[in-house]
Formats: sequence, structure tokens, C-alpha cells
Amino acid sequence: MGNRAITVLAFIAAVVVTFAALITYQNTQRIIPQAIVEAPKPSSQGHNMQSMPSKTSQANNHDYAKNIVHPKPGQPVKTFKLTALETNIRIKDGSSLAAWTYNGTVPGQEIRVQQGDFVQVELKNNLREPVTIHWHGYPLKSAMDGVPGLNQNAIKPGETFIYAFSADMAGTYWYHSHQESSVQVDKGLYGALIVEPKDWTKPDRDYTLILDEWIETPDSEQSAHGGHGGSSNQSNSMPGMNMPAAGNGDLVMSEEEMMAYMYNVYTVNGKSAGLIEPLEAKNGERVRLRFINAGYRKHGIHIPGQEIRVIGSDGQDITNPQIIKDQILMISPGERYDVEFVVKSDQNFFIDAHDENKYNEQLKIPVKVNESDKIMEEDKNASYPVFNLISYGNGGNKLFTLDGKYDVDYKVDLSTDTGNNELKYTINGKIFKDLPPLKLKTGYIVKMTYVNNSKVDHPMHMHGHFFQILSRNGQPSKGAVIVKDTLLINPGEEYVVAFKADNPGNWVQHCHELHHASAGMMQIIEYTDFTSNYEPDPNKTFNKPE
Ligand SMILES: [Cu+2]
Repeated sequence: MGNRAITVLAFIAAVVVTFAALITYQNTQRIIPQAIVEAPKPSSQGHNMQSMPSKTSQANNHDYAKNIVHPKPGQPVKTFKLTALETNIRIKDGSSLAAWTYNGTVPGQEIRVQQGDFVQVELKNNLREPVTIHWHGYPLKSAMDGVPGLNQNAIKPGETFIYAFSADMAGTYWYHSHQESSVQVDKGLYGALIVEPKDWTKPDRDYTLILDEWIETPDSEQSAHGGHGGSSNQSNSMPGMNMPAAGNGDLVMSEEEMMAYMYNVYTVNGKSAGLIEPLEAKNGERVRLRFINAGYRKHGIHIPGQEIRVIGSDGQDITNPQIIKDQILMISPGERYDVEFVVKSDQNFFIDAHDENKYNEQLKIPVKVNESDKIMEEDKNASYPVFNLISYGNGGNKLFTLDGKYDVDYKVDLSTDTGNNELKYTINGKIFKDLPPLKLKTGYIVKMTYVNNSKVDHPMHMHGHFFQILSRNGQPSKGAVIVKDTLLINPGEEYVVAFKADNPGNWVQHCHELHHASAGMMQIIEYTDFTSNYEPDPNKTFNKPE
């Protein structure tokens, strides 16, 4: 009796502490909306703007971005039109929510081109907030990289911006807004960018699977979504009585547990649980799956019973990938994994998630092999090893070694600072606005050591470059050469990576747990021998690169 009372009291205390921490955090993070021009409301929700006639594709509202890139003579040009607009989407049975979308859907229209194409994307903003597009992982000119205040001014309501790049590199990428990312990506401003290789043997099935998490409030049909600063009805989001006991006053762990708990709807391609679109594949067919994590949580994906090969990571092929079976593919925010297998099953099955997340019963992707409605359930208690990327495959083009000569040897200490009861995520002890840029020159060979000295995961993403993974916790990488643009560094881990500074421009690196980026974990990477057409204007305070 006494025990129970204490348990209940402790529980209530934990809820209060956690919630207070979140409110504190939100207050510190809350972004004050700027006075901006009212946008014309979209005439019909979910209208596909692609079919609308448009002005000439030279109609860029931003002079500095004109004539930066051109198609080579004879290069095929693929044009796309995306309109950022608000619309209601149905992500689970019984509720819909107001999302921010490209072309009225979440994810936005898949941009799929062939290697060698010139890609031109006209983005029109019909929202009431400025937006951009960042082409996550794609090595393009920095003028097209979409970081507001660094590469361009954010595209205001009513404005149009044309992104253009040469799709010379094949693979699985994605695009998302980089304006107030922790809010805008969260609200649905993302989609896939797929570049099919030249001379490609198409698989029988090719599916893109974008993972995400959302917040649903319990007491209304209308779901709230938007994380920090995105929604005004966060105070309603205290459902149920299964709140975790959080943090013991530890701001970092309180936030972590609050996030794990609040983001309570998991989606695949914008649909949760029973609404997730089944994948169709016949016994004997070759299937390619492209996983993209657009959310905040890492997800441990399991493809039961199939002999799979992990053929790519962050868009880059892995050489000589051996067959693995019943391993967990841990996919962190911003990362992509490409998997291929030949279906060996007469029965329907689920691709599901095995990790510490709380709502995994919603993350089950049906694979329909036969016509029946019966789907094979796997043993819930089974446990599987986690796939180890840095001891997988073999061979590849090894550009860098641990004992090589480097022009820059830079340490990135990832940590937190809770001074003044304010939660900051830091790089080398500083937050974004106080942190000096990492300065590079074209041609530099750079070694970078990421150390996670905090208690939470940091999937670090670098713009404009791929780095080769050299070691983890002092152990040199075995297996194939692995190059990535997004790397999960778990608490206590140290990774050494290397890259060549071969893409002169203005770039950033940041944590792709975007709340961490917005709370400081972001850094500018500046080429000292590069001059940009775009001159940042500190008075343009509507630019919010985090
Ligand atoms: Cu982080």
C-alpha cells in the first residue's frame, strides 16, 4: 500500500519534472515568427501543382542563384515543380493532421532521375513561412544546397526558387527544408531523391521506404504535430498513464525520454500501422528496398527470413556485400540504406522494427507474396544481432588511411551544456552561433574525429561531401570501404573519418536529430578560397538555417 503510494508519487514527480524540462526547452527554443508577407492560400488542398502551367524556368526570385549551373550540351534536362503547401493528411486510422508538404503529400513527390540527367526543380512557396530545399547527401554546388543565410535567402511566401544540379552520382538521397528544420521537416517537408545508375539492371521491384515519427494528441480528431515550436497545443499532449520515469532532473535524459514518448505515431511513407502500403513481391523476384530515415529516432529494421545484401549506404554502393540473414539494420536520422534480396517465401511477411522505441507495433511493413490475407507473424521474443557496417563487404576504392598525411586533423567533440538550466547541444563546447567555422581550402585532405561525450545519439551529417570511415573506438574499419554523409555516433563512441575538400563552397555539418541542431549542434564549413554570389545579410533575420 505504502509502496504503491510512493510509486504513484514518484511517477507524478517524474511527469512534472519531465514536462517542466520540456517547456523550459521549448521556451528557449521557441522561434519568434517574423513579420512576413501573407501567402495566397492554396485554392484546393492536396492539389498537385505539377500539372499547373508555369512561367519560364528562369524565373528565379533570387538573383544570386541565377546562372550558377547549366546543363552540358546535349545533357537531358528533367524538370520538376514542387509547391510547398499546407494540407490535411491521414496518417493513421481515425485521425488526420495538418501537414506541410511538397505538392500536397507526405512524403513529397519522389524525384527519380537517371544518372547524367540535369535536374531542375522549381519550388513555389504557398505556405505562410519561408522555406528552402536541401538535397540531403547530394554533392552539388553550394549555391543549391538550401541552407538559408548561408547559401541563399529562405524562399518567402509567394516566391519561387529554382534549384538545379547535374545528377552525376547515382544512389538514394532525399530532400527536405533546411529552414527551421526541426519544425519544417517534422511537419512533413521532405521527399526522396533517387538517381538510377547508368547501365542499370532494374530489379523486379524497387521500393522507397521513408521512416518518420509524429506527435498525436489523444483528445481530439485533429492531431498535433510539429515538435518544438511547431504546434500550439502541445499542452494537450499528455496522454495515458504510461509516462516513463524520466531523468532525475537530468535535462538531457528528460528531453530524450520525453521525445521517445511524445513522438507516438511511426510512419512509413506517411502512413502508420494498418495504413502502411503493402509491398508486393513474388517468390523468386529480386527486390530493392531504399530506406530513408526522415525522423528523429533510429529504427532497427528487420527483414525476417530473407537472405539480404546491404548494397548501399547513404547512396554509395558497398562493394562485395555478402548475404546476411536476420540481422537488424539500425538506421539513424538522415541515413539511407539500400537492401536487395531475392524473395524466398511463399508466405506473406512483415518487415518490422527491433529496437528500444516505444511504438514499434505501428511500424510493420507487409510484404505480399501471395493473394491471401494471412501474414506470417514472427517470434516476438527472438533477438537478432545488429548489422555492423564497418566490417561488411570488402574491397572498394580506398582513398584514405589512418596513418596517411592530412592537411587538417580536426576533432569534433559532441556534448551538452545545461548551464542556467538551459539545454544546449555543443560542438567543441560551443553552440552554432558562437562556434568558429571549420576552414578548408580546395584540395585539403581532412581527417576528422567525432567523439560523442554526451548521453544521447548524434547522427552527424556533412553537407556537400562524403567521408570515408577509418575507425571506430580505435578499431580500424574492416570490410569494404564505406563512405557516408551521415554517421551515427552513439554515446561514448569515437569515429575517425577522412575526406578530400573537393567541393568549394559554404557548407555545414550538424546533428540530424534536428532538435539537437536547433539547440546548437551545428557548424559552418567554409572554403577560404571560395567566393559566393550570395552575401549573407544579418538583417535578414527570417533566415533560420537550423
Ligand atoms: Cu544530436
